[in-house]
Amino acid sequence: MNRTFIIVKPDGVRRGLVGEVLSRFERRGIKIVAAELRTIDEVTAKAHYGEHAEKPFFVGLVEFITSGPALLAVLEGPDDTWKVARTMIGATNPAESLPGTIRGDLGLVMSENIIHGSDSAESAAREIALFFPNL
Ligand code: 3AN
Repeated sequence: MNRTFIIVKPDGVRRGLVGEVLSRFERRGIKIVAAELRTIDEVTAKAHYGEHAEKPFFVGLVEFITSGPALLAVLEGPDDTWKVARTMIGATNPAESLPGTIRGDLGLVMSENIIHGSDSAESAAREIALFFPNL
């Protein structure tokens, strides 16, 4: 079994989409092995999005992800669960995400794209350690 990490971002929580998003993974056969509703602090947000530190949207991204409670979860499934989750999440820009994906069914704008999912096995390990150090 193999784990990945997701965040239902503050827009998803505000819109009441936590149940919808988690149930999609559960219905697919992916297990939730840890979950917590938490307002992410600025230091953790900057560490999480460190690869985007030089991008023009970085400040807004950190402001947004810390703007209210987010649902953090560790998911477990078969090999490359991170990839299965990314396929279910859809393209970064919801306007281009295919119908049937989380972003393609529930989102419209890049700045509020509902969910984060780890983009590799290495990212999953790093992000799980960052958000759930005791797991
Ligand atoms: P993904 O979340 O699909 O892995 P990344 O890692 O490229 O996408 O970007 C992280 C987050 O940064 C995205 N979820 C999105 O909220 C935001 N983002 C990415 N590119 C842009 C952009 N060009 N303008 C505004 N926000 C962006």
